[in-house]
Amino acid sequence: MLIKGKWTHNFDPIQDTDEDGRFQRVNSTFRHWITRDGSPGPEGQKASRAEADRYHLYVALICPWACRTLMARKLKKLEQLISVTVVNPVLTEQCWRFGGYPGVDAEPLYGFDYVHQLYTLADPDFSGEVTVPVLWDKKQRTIVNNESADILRILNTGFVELADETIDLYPPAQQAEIDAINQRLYDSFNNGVYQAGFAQTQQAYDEAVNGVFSALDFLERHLQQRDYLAGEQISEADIRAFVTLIRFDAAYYGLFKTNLKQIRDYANVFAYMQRIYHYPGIAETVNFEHIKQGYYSLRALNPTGIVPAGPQISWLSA
Ligand SMILES: N[C@@H](CCC(=O)N[C@@H](CS)C(=O)NCC(=O)O)C(=O)O
Repeated sequence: MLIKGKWTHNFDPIQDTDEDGRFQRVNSTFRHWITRDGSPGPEGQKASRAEADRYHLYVALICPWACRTLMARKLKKLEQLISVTVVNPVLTEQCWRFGGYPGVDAEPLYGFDYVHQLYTLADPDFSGEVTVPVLWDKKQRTIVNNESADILRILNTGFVELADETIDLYPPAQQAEIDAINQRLYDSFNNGVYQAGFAQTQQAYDEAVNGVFSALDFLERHLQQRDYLAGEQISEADIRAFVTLIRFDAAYYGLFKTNLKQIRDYANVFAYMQRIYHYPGIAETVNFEHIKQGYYSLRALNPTGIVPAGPQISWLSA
């Protein structure tokens, strides 16, 4: 992590733990907004103006939080407006790095080797974890926001006249329902799989696994007669659920020991995951090679670095 702008502690996937050995995810630090005219964000956040070719996304295809933002960029048809750099999926001692892996990009703006250099360009005294996604402002040379939940909202409404407005990822009529589903799934499922994987005590692991499978039971019931989690259209609730579901059998089941069942054991959830995967544009945001290489490169959990052969993912072409 960075301490006062210097890379000081080698990368450790366990960002923090509480006294009972539970994994704690640290809060994101850059929380500015983008709005049509640069007026403040929905909660008064300082904002910059939506402009074509001004903003850039840095993502890892292994990372569910980063892939949320890639999905929103696709669904809102923002590809021509917001450029993207995909980092190397293999975590290094200095955390995320650019290039050096087949098909991944060099850092295009400043020739940087590591994502932490973006953080210190934005704030030379930055202290904290270096995470993706990063939404970067090329004009101001700074990080607008590094919290995926915020970036989803920014991409949904910030670029009104420039984006495709046929899909509203957070429509007013569904907001309460979306918020409730997000809340139901964040601790127990999206972050719950990490809490199982990085638990430092049996009790912390047991609690987390219990939460993960109760969330899947909830989804199985909830999806019995619905195509999407809230309302009749794809929304941010689907994005947030999908990024965890699609990694489940490939990474969490094995590496994070969330192995009571696989997604294919839940008929409704499995059909739903396929539905979202086949939604136009979404498959392009999923890369199983990166997901497996990235997660299984976490030496804290997998000292040999051996990447397993399975699972079979022939269902993807179904
Ligand atoms: N709250 C952040 C979490 C992002 C996050 O934790 N990303 C992970 C990758 S999956 C990361 O970059 N970890 C690096 C680290 O912990 O040092 C968000 O949702 O955007």
